[in-house]
Amino acid sequence: MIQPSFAPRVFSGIQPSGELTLGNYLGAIKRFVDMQGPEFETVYCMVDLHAMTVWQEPHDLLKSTRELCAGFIASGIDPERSILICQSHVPEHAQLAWIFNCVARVGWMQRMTQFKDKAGKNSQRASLGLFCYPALMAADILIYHATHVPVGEDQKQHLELTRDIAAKFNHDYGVEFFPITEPVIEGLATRVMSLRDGTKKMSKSDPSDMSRINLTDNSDTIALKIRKARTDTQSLPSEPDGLKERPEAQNLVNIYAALAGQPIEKVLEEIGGKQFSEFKPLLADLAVAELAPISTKIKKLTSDTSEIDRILRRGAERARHITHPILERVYQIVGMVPK
Ligand code: AQP
Repeated sequence: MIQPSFAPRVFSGIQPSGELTLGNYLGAIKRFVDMQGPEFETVYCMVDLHAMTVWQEPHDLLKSTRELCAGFIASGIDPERSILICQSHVPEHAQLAWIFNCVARVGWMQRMTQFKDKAGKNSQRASLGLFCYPALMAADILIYHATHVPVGEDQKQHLELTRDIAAKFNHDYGVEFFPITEPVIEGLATRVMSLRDGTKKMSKSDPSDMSRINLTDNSDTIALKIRKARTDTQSLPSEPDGLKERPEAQNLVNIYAALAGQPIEKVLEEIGGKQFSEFKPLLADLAVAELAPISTKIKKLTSDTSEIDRILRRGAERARHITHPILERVYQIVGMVPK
């Protein structure tokens, strides 16, 4: 089916399920900032409804959502150029998710690796929300007719499902209503790994704070976490092939390259042959130079929660100009009585 042309629009979101990490920053937020500009309309979201698919203390959820908004702005998202929203402020996300729960198939959800990872062995006790999370994610994207979604590598499968849901809806109802969204998985750090285990993704919810760098960490904490990061005993190689089977070394070099904005080959020309004891201080300096100003700005912004709430209210108003007509059209397509 030939797709009609949709206006280029970017949507992406982050869960307020803890403090923002270097993984979120390099894998997602830096891309969000880069995509602001004349080429795209950009919508960025604090996905609080997703966060509660696993238990969140209400007080912590509230605090994390405002902190996340501050993190977005401190990292360079401009609330005038982008539409910055809280998912629960725009009810059409959840309303479209219900329609998609009726389009998506149980078997599709059962194949999602993130559900298997997060639900663990006792999946019968996981929330129903965690199981059908990808249908809400598809709704988040498609309620804006978003054409491009910048994400880290871990979200690839969910984006494929979003495309499947859009295609099935279009096919079942004989329309060309939803775009087939393009994932944008780019950059040198699409999968930043834990500082304690190079085979595990760096995550907000990892029980060990030493496994990640938080955007609110101060310079000393960043330097300490890098100093303590797990490594192997060999020196750094001069060629990318020398990083094979060395997940911790690969991860630290990837982080360095992403922060420096340089290809791995170039970085290895510079650091090849060094011991980790020499390389880690260089990495720490680079991380502090990029992250310390962000951390300072986050602290300043979170001291005025009423300003954050005002930005989010304004974002929701702007968003609903897009989402309300799209939902109305969906209801019409599926056969709901017009109001
Ligand atoms: N380690 C990572 N490397 C690269 N990208 C990452 N992202 C997350 N971790 C990394 C990207 O950040 C965006 C927002 O992700 P999220 O917070 O909504 O959900 P997540 O992927 O489940 O992130 P966490 O930190 O692991 O959260 P918890 O611990 O709550 O599950 C996405 O684009 C993601 O790819």
